Amino acid sequence: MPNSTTPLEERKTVEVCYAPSHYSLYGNNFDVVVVIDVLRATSAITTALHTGVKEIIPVATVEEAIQYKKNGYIVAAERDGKVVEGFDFGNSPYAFMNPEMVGKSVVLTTTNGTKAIQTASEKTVIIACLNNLTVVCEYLIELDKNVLLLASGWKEKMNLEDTICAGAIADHLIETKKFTSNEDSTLAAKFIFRSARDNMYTFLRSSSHRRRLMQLKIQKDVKYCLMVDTVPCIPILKNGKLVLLENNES
Ligand code: 3SL
Repeated sequence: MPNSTTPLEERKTVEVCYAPSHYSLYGNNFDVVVVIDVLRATSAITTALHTGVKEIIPVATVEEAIQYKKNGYIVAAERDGKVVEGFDFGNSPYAFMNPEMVGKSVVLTTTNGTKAIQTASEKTVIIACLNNLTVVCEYLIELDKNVLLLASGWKEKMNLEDTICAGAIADHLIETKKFTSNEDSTLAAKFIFRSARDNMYTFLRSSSHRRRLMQLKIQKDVKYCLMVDTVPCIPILKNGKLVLLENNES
């Protein structure tokens, strides 16, 4: 087990990828992919499982979601920040604090987050957001494997909120001196996180997605998603379903 003086060449790698379409550029050398969509998919997924939803079945397309709905599943569907017509739930974390969902499987499709999950589904995938930041960092340090932090972005463009979260995780891991990084994307994410960390809400004031969500009048969701360490659990993808990672599981 490496210690605090792990030589550089023995350290594990942590890198930040800004969007699913960049994923293949980062090669195949990662053991675990951490999918991040702070506003709002991964915050909603983490909240759902913490609140008692049995599992989240992420699907990339609305068509798949419709099929599940026809088969009697509870289905949440979001596109462009709005609940898709014909569905009862979108992507608000508050929608998943619902006693009727406790113990049930819930299907979810979102604009970017579920697409990112699907992109990495061949690997071990865990879910991160600001709400579960520290438990994710602790888990990754303990795991001691090569990590790719995959931001969901917005329609294949980089966004600030996912970059801040990825930068926070990368910064934390690299500070342990058990991890190292080579990519400028990781360095930039770290610097953006350090500039933002004292007041993320203000830092993100004019970010594209926050503006988008403000137009939809869901500032309450933004405030919720920017809270750090409020939902201490880790969703993991198993057989295409997101479930809670059990204690001591690796
Ligand atoms: O893109 C996504 O996956 C969503 O999180 C976007 S939104 O926050 O619901 O607008």
